[in-house]
Amino acid sequence: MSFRALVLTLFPEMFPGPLGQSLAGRALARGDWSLDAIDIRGFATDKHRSVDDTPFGGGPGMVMRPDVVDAAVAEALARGPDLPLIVFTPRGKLLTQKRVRALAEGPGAILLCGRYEGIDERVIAHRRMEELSIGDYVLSGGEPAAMVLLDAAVRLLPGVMGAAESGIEESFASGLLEYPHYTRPAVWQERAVPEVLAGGNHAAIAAWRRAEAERITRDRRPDLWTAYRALAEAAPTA
Ligand code: 6GU
Repeated sequence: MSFRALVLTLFPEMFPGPLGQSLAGRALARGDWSLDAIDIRGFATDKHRSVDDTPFGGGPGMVMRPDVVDAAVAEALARGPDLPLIVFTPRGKLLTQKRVRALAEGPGAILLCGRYEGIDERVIAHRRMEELSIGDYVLSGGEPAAMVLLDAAVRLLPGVMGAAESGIEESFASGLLEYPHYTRPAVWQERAVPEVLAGGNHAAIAAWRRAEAERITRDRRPDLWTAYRALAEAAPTA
């Protein structure tokens, strides 16, 4: 059974979008995963096919109706009863590589993309949705967040990454950001490639890369650096 993505959206034509290209697109064409975008508007019941309404209590924008969203969720659950149900919202828990890995090991996901000011709280509670955010900035809708999650998950599916790509020690897997990469020409714009990399001393190369990864992590991501240091303290390896 391959990984199954059911996306609930008001803009089904956004999919597969970028997920139809490159690594994820080739995996989709091979059948390593499937993607179905379900139009939430198809579950509207009135003659105007309305999916949203003004917020109780006043304020700007529109709120997605719980009855319409619930009907769309019911359809997705009928198609994939075993799939975890995720809603994208800027107030969700931050999506992490750990959560991505767990999802990639499972059967797939139902991904509900919010638009407007949000989704009526009751349907989120009623369906016990997992709320996820992809970072501390505001998108106009959850669709790019769903694409981010799927891109991150699909590359981890068995057979999707080539041997070369999967061999790469990854940022966030090791707890460190990546070391710098170089290719030919050896000198470009008067900048030479670090000498150690051309030397063929594999232990020296590994040590240099580790030191660079640590320096970059310390400078750019004090939060990751603190977590990495705490882990190294608990289980020293180097
Ligand atoms: Cl998941 N949705 C929206 N609308 N904005 C976001 C987000 C999600 N994650 C970060 N910003």
